[in-house]
Amino acid sequence: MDFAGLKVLVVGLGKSGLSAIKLLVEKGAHPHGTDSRPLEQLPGAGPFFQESGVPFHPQSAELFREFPLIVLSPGVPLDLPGLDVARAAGVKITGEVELAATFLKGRNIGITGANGKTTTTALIGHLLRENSIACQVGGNIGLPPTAMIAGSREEQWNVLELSSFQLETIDRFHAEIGVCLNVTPDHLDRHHTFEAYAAAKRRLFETQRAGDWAVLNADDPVTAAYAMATPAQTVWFSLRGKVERGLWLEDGHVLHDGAMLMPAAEIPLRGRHNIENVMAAAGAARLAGASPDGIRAAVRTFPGVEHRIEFVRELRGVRYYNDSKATNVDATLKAIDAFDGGLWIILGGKDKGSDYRPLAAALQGRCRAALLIGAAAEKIAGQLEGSVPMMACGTLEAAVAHASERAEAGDTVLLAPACASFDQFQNYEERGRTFKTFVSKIV
Ligand code: UMA
Repeated sequence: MDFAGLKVLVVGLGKSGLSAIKLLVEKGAHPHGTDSRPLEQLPGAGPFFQESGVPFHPQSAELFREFPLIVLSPGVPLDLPGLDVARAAGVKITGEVELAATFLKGRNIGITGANGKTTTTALIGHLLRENSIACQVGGNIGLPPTAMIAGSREEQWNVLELSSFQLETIDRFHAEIGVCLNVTPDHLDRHHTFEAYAAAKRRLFETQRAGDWAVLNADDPVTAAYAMATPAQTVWFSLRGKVERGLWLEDGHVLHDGAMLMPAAEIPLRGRHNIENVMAAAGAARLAGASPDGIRAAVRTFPGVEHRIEFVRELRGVRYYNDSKATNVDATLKAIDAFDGGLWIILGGKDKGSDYRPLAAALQGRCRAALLIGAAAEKIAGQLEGSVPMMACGTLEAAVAHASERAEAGDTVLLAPACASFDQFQNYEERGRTFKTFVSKIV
């Protein structure tokens, strides 16, 4: 597509939107920006619009019909009022990842899944770097794909964490190696149905080509079914046992096509789900050229990722863990599974239409108390009633105080809220950092 002189509307002026606008300016297009919030409320956008001369418009359905091309930020839903009318009138609507695809050099490793994406993405980056394979890491993990273009090289891998929001609009973007960890209900407020959510993630595999690779979880039926939707060849991974081609866990060892890769005990991350993440990352790294010995050595030195079952502090025998990234029920179940008992778990935040009842069985017998915070507290209390002791704490600060006053040596205080953070925080990172600050202040 020739962008020179093209009028383009970029919707959503967070990281992705601003990066898309900068790219479009560089390519000679005439981008305009719009956001549902006024310019004064957009961090960083005000000065940018003033200095660059790029026009800003308040968001409206009418505006969408005035541009031949619209680029959506990941956080902007495809069913935003007015987009359907614009589409019917011939306006092309695409997303930021798709825009980036036109200009990104090098080959792509795309990682998706409901949970574990960030850890697996960071781990693949670590495995490649430690094996002297050139790469850059970005996507949903923090760096918008359009901001990765400048650093992209033909001989280098782009390792991209890709959310359902980002995959929904891809078409030309394709991953030479696509990885899916699991698909369990999340973001139902945006996608409305589980099927639509799973279909958005499936785009990563539908856009692959013959000669590409799909690294898929054989134990997860939705993920496994993506093998039928892709022209790529499949490498499987499984915690349950042998797969036709790929990685599996057997007698405490991770095997790759039957050969020993590493003992699971050498993996420096808590929880069985992290064995899956390691298998997926190892499968992708092997396809990208890393050796089995090199992978094993690099897994052992992986420092983990902030806000993912992150050890914060031990005080008087009580250990504090930050899993602020557990923004859905499945992630929280995985975090609970990583601990044997004595848990003081902090749950709550912004509800995403989730069903919290599966937490009841997981917490029974392992949990001293569930400390409830944020807007979802009442719903969680209703759904877990009778299964675990609960305390309505309201805020994170009160929950940390409550737990620290009562926890005994050997107990664990775990922030794994099963909810989004947006009712009380800017994002899950701010929530995690706030938790760590409160924990560091306990005397
Ligand atoms: N906005 C509108 N109209 C709308 C909705 C939003 O104008 O209908 C505006 C908001 O007012 C805001 C802007 O859009 O100003 C925000 O855009 P955005 O939500 O796309 O945020 P970015 O800063 O561009 O960050 C996005 C991803 N955010 C989301 O998917 C919600 C970041 O993932 C990602 O790191 C970044 O691009 C770089 O790729 C965050 C996330 O929460 C971490 N992801 C979800 C998750 O992991 O569960 C999918």
